[in-house]
Amino acid sequence: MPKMAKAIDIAKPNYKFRDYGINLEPILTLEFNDPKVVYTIGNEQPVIIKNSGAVDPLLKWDLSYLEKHMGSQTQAVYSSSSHNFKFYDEHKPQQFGLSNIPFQPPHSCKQMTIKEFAKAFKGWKPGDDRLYLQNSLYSEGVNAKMLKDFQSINWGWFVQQKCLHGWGPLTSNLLLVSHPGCLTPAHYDEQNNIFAQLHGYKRFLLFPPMMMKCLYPYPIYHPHDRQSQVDFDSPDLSKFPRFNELKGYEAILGPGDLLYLPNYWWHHVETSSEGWDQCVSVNFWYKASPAKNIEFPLKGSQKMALSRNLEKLFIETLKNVDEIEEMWQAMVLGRYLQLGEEKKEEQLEDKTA
Ligand SMILES: O=C(O)CCC(=O)C(=O)O
Ligand SMILES: [Fe+2]
Repeated sequence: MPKMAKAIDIAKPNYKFRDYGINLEPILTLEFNDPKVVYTIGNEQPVIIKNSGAVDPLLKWDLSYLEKHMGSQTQAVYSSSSHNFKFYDEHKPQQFGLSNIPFQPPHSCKQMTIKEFAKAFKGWKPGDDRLYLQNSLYSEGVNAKMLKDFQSINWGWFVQQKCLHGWGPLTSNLLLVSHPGCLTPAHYDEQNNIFAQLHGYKRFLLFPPMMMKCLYPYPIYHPHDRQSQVDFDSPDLSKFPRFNELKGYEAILGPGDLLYLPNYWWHHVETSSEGWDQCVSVNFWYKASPAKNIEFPLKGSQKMALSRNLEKLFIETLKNVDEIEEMWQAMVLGRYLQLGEEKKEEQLEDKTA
């Protein structure tokens, strides 16, 4: 008797993600030719773009293909004993002239050739440290075949977005290769991003810039600058009470999908823990457009930039981060922020009035 092909259950999604009990709505999803795509990007709202075909020449970029066609240059590979890969930059405090900030990196960064990475990645078993390759693509690091793949994507569409929305230059393309379940915790970037999913599934939890108030970013001089201090797996609500009010959007990306991720939007990115043994993505980071005609009220992204600039001014002028708290408090408490007791009394009066 001929062997029957195993039926694929198409009703069952080929992915699985963690549930944090956060208030989430599905993100807007549009077909490539829908005129609303350009309009939505122009309004700095995130959107999934389906069936674009724009990155089809890259869909064959799985780990075996990368191993065959990338050179012997080393790549940045993060290695973590947990599923969590919270970005850090150990040199950040020095950039502000600060040297004594105690910091323990949560995971390490190694330099590996693609062959070394593929061997370690494929030999991974539960209990081993997880690996996450995150390296900028550059033409000398790939062979002629991979370069041709990259040149064959629909650059016309990318250039069109850049011109229509007045973005600055394309700064880099990060190649990302992750194990099932890997997590890039909530953070924002200071660039526009067209994120292309190539192999496997990823889920983005997205939050508008001013959700900063529920996500409590680290101070800007800290190695974890731009990252949320809240651990979504076990949020410390006594320290971060407004995390409970967090509201956002969910975007699940599969092979060939594009996500437009605006400048300063928060994102928490998880690789599916089931269905795929590897996940490959490439992003397209574009410098934000220089502000021309500023309109009021300011947009969330502009308020975030303002808040970063104020922080910077305080740190660089005081030259001592221990003085910042007293200064902030003196400026706002009882002036722009009601004192705790006054607030309670007012709320009581409101209720009894
Ligand atoms: O895919 C990931 O894990 C993180 C991607 C990301 O944060 C980005 O492209 O800005
Ligand atoms: Fe990011």
